[in-house]
Amino acid sequence: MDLNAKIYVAGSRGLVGSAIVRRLKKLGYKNILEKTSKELDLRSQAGVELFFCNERPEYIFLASAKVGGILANNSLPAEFIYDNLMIETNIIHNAHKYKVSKLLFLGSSCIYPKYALQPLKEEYLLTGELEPTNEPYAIAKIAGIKLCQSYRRQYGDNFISVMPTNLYGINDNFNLDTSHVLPALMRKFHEAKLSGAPSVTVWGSGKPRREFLYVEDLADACCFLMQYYNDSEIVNIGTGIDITIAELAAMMADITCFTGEIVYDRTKPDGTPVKYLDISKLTKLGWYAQTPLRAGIEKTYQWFLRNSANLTFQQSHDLNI
Ligand code: GFB
Repeated sequence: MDLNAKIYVAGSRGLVGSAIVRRLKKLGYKNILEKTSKELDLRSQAGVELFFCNERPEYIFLASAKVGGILANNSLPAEFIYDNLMIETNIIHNAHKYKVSKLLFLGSSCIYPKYALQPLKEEYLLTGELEPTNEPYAIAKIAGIKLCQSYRRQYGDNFISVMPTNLYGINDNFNLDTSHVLPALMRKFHEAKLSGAPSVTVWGSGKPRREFLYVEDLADACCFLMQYYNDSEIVNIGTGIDITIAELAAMMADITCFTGEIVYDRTKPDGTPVKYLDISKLTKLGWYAQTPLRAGIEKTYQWFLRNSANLTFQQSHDLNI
């Protein structure tokens, strides 16, 4: 990518999109195009077509999505499948129509079968049933992968798809109803410490295992792959290391200096028992995550402390479009 190339980051207000914008600026890119969801609703076919006709971006990071944790996915299945299908279909089709040089589509590790062998290899896609709590979202993301592969096969478009593991970092969503586990626990432990609450409730059994990648590392991986990867097959992005939710909760209690009790609410779903990625394809290309989990959480917590006063803990579900 030329430093003056016109780069559109879809979803630039969200956790991933904002990290990609920061990374691109650090790398010296000058011509970065961003649109808020108020300026451009990516679910609107006419709106997206007009945007492409006027702006003619050369590169696209498709980081816009309707995202959320296990409860949001389980409660809003229609929104998760509809919004994500509309966003990706509109952007990918117009990227073809307006001859975008390259597009990077962000999927998710939840596209893999619930009981697939671990670590999850890219070839396990579509080899088994999905996790019910986020199947609509996963189907939409799988459709996005197939869109990219089909436009490459039929028209020769250079559209690539990357599959990040669970992400966290600055500018995350801290709404306790819609967020992912790491920001949710950070807020719960922080507020319990401040209020002197005797305990913090963690959803599920604490037994599920998850892999967590610091979003600044993800952004670096996306810029790396946009530069060097030009193949139709999906690429996992992760650390290759997972921990139990209980271990995460204990680490979060330590970092936030919460000394009370951790209790488990088994009425909440555990979701996929284990979900961590085989990252050998990416490491063979020469990329490795740089931020250990504890260091990443501490950096995020420092950001949270500086910003929690004015964080908009969105009541409506997070729509990074
Ligand atoms: O991060 P999370 O919401 O989503 O939940 P998934 C991970 C695990 O943490 C689940 C447990 O077993 C939750 O029950 N957990 C414990 C909590 N306490 C909490 C809490 O306070 N809040 C939340 N949110 N979880 C997501 C998919 O699955 O993975 C998304 O739903 C996406 O679509 C994402 O694919 C990468 O990791 O289970």
